[in-house]
Amino acid sequence: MSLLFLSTTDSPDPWVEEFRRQMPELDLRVWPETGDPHDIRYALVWKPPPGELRRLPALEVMFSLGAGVDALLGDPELPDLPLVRMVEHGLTEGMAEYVALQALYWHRNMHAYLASQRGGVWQPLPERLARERRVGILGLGELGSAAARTLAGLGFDAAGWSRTQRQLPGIACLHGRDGLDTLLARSEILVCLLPLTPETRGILDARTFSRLPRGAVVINAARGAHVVDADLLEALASGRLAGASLDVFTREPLPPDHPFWSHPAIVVTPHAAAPTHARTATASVVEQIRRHRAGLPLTNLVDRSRGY
Ligand code: NDP
Ligand code: OXD
Repeated sequence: MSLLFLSTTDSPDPWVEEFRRQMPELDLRVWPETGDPHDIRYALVWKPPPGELRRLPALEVMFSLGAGVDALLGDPELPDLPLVRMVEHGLTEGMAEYVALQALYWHRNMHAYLASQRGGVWQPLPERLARERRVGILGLGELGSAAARTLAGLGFDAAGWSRTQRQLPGIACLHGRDGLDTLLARSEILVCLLPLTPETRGILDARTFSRLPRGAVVINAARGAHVVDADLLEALASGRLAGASLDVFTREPLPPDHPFWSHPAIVVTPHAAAPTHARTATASVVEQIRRHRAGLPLTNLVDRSRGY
């Protein structure tokens, strides 16, 4: 039984070490040293060259190294096999930390204080408590619900939005188109944790920004293509938005001449909100392989008709 590790961006070293430790009986191959492709039953992949997985005739299950599968699903040659997306607690905790960090940063005027410090200006600003600040989260899945719980735990008045109705204790849960407008109207801080699908592409656009309270802040840790860049710049210029924290971009790395780099109201992080952690993620893949070998159903399967 062989698993092929195929990432065009990640070093295989920590993964090789973890699979050896956690599943010593697994025959682990590291792309491009695939060996006999007929041996490969499982593939753990991130940004594989298009069509590459088609070359594995005995492949049974594809595992995504990341939670988002938009790039994989964009490969017209992706085999029609079960695709498991990454759900592991290291990634989930990392995202909750990132969202808490950015929400507190804007909530507690850190952006303004850092600017004051650069100018040597002593300027306390009016401060509110988290429970007086309304935060809205687009997407209440694995990551959105963890972020919502963390924000609520800090005291924020948190609400979330999903495709189908969700129920989370202490979080106002909205769904559907009407739910979106209700959520936007109350979100002084808007967090995007949606998957990128045809329905969600460009959702952070002028229409969305116009429905937020004036002076709201946007945090996007989902995918760059959720944002219409020109609309974001316009909303910042007009004062409709006061700031944005962006972790993901339509083109990554963000091109050196992109206006986001030097914009005074934008915080840029390099797609670092929630990396997949080799130790915890290997445990999650090992568990799935054991389930599969035992004839049990896989979990966290991507539903291709939904696109996530
Ligand atoms: P999930 O699939 O667990 O959750 C997706 C959520 O979005 C669900 O609540 C779903 O609704 C909702 N949703 C999907 N489509 C719509 C729609 N059309 N309208 C309203 N709600 C919708 O995904 P995760 O939480 O695990 O991950 C979310 C995204 O985060 C990933 O797809 C990826 O792009 C991004 N990500 C970014 C990382 C980073 O480092 N920046 C790291 C990891 C992930 P419902 O509950 O009804 O299904
Ligand atoms: C992911 C990502 O989807 O890193 O896991 O963006």
